[in-house]
Amino acid sequence: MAIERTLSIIKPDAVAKNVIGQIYTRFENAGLKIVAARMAQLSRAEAEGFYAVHAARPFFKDLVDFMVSGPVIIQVLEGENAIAKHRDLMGATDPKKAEKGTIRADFADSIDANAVHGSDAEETAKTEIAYFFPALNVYSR
Ligand code: RTP
Ligand code: MG
Repeated sequence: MAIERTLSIIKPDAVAKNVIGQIYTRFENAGLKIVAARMAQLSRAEAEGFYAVHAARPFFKDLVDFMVSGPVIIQVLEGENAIAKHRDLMGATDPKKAEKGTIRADFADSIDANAVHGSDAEETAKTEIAYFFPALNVYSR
């Protein structure tokens, strides 16, 4: 299976709940390596640019309001099948529908405040990683 990279964000609700370490432990236990990481308070322009694909959706303003409501932790995860593996760890977008034991089932409160973001395909992973990290700040190992 291919070694992939994916872009992961611990959203403001999970940072506020002080569960950064618990979420990182889940990544590590699943065999995903953190190869880049930083904390950031996103500007509206940064959040709008990141979620530009959803710009026409009715939930867009709420999504941006939420993403700028506090600091986030942004990381690149690397490993076998990293994109799908990370999405499995996250669980369904709506925490009420997320399987028990997933990050969203355990730490998220609502479809808006849903704890984590993960890239959904190879192309989006590439774009999203480049959006937040210059190539020289991703440390493959
Ligand atoms: P994400 O991009 O954040 O990893 O989440 P996702 O792939 O599971 O969901 P996506 O469809 O890409 O939606 C992005 C974020 O928008 C919010 N959302 N709200 N009210 C709604 O119907 C609705 N649908 C989506 C969620 O916070 C979702 O994470
Ligand atoms: Mg998405």
